Amino acid sequence: MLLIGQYDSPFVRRVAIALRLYGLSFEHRPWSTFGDADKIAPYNPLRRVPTLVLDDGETLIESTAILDYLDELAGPEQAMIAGSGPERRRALKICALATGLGDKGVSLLYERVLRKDQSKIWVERCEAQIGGVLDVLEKQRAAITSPYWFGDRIGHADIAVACVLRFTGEAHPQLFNAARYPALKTHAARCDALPPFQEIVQPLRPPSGD
Ligand SMILES: N[C@@H](CCC(=O)N[C@@H](CS)C(=O)NCC(=O)O)C(=O)O
Repeated sequence: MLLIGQYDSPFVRRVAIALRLYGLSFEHRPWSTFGDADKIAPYNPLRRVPTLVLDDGETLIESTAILDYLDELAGPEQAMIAGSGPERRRALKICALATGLGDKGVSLLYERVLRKDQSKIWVERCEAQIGGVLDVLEKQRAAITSPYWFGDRIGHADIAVACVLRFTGEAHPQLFNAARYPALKTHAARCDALPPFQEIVQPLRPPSGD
């Protein structure tokens, strides 16, 4: 398997960490969505990452769809999400909130670095969406006493939240005031201390508007 994308992307990172935690071997192509768009295009016409190329040439896109496939490979005992029912729905919702927050953070970053004149309406909307999700996630995490969101074992929801928090803190430090989000801060620190999180990491390298 070939994983395309840089680890400063929270989406690529959540996939790479899941691959590592599942013990699945993969090759990494740290191609940049802007600088290496022509290399990515033959695998993914959207020129987006993560893109996962399987050994038979099949290509998977979208982190959630990629994780769905990895869960299948790992099998129901190892899968880092419940197979069905309310716990699966709750986990998927946390993942969706976290990745939606990541989407808004990426949009806001592109707005800042790629446009000369930022749209005030768009910036304010993204900031409100990011703040709203952080508040909801903080409240939910603060109400949970187990080490991870759904018990003693790490799951996709934990990974998504931790990866997106790291990205948000780097891309928009003014929006992630750790004092306002103590439960999320503790959550991220717990995940970031694990070996796969320490190994699979890259400081943010935003695209340049030149
Ligand atoms: N929903 C996608 C989001 C992926 C995404 O936004 N990736 C960014 C990098 S962080 C990207 O490819 N940006 C280039 C673009 O969207 O054109 C997923 O979960 O995989």
